[in-house]
Amino acid sequence: MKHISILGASMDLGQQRRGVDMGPSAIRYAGVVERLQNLGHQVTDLGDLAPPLSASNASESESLRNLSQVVEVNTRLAKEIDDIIASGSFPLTLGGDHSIAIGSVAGVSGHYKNPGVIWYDAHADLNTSSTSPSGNIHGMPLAAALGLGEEQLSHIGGSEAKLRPENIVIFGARALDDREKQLIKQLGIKVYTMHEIDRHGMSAMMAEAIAYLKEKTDGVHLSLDLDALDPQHAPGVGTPVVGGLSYRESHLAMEMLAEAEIITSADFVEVNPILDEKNRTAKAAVDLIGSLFGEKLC
Ligand code: 5AB
Ligand code: MN
Ligand code: MN
Ligand code: MN
Repeated sequence: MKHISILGASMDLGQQRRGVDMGPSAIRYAGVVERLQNLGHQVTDLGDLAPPLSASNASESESLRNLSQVVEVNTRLAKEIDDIIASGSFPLTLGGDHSIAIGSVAGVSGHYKNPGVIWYDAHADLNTSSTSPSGNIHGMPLAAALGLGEEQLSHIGGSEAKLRPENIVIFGARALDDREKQLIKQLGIKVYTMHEIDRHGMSAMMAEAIAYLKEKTDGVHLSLDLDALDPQHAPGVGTPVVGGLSYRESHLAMEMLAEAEIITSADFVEVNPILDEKNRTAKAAVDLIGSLFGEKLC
């Protein structure tokens, strides 16, 4: 039995499609609290972090859209996550666009000597203002956690880097920008692309990823972007990419993580109910959360 604290980060200013700020509501509506309680966990729903004021675009740069709002929300989020862990609870953050992982990783990192992360995503989110093709901050959170790019982002929760490159595993990647690929090679970040997963299977690749992280980290944050899944299974996301992970593969991944008992905090992000079909993507998120927290099929 775990004590789990759910926190909604209703943010949509890290990208340009409105509606992903309603992700936390959609995931609650799909029954996340009940699901976890039925598994025997003690759940506290802390509600949503107060949302940012709406974008005041004109004054802000196109290479870092809505920077001040993203910084403000993530600064508060980092503090909340820090407090949740200090109280002995497992922080489960519901997004919101992926820019909120800047705050969640920052809030987690101070609690471990060697924090690790599994970045379950079609993308690497390793852009900075100087490499980003879009200026959307949801494409930058992993770079910020490494201490790269705009300091207002990377210094949230302290000026030090929050993650070491060797403690990062990217899983499900299939849409990397050229500069992200360069950075991955340069820093030696471990990436399981769809190619490796197709070739060797989820079971072998996740087992390898778990062994890799288990050896060197003392806490692992799971940052799960629903666009890691194929749009067939998770249509309600802002940046869908065909050729993704299946619903079953993703379940297996979560079941293996539950069995390995390595995950110490998590976010489920990028659920956009406006782009969704009958809340399917939020339901998929809740199903995966169930598996991550120990649900068995039989
Ligand atoms: B997501 C892209 N690399 O930087 C960029 O959904 C897409 O959090 C980023 O993974 C996708 O704009 C960000 C082209
Ligand atoms: Mn993504
Ligand atoms: Mn992402
Ligand atoms: Mn996305």
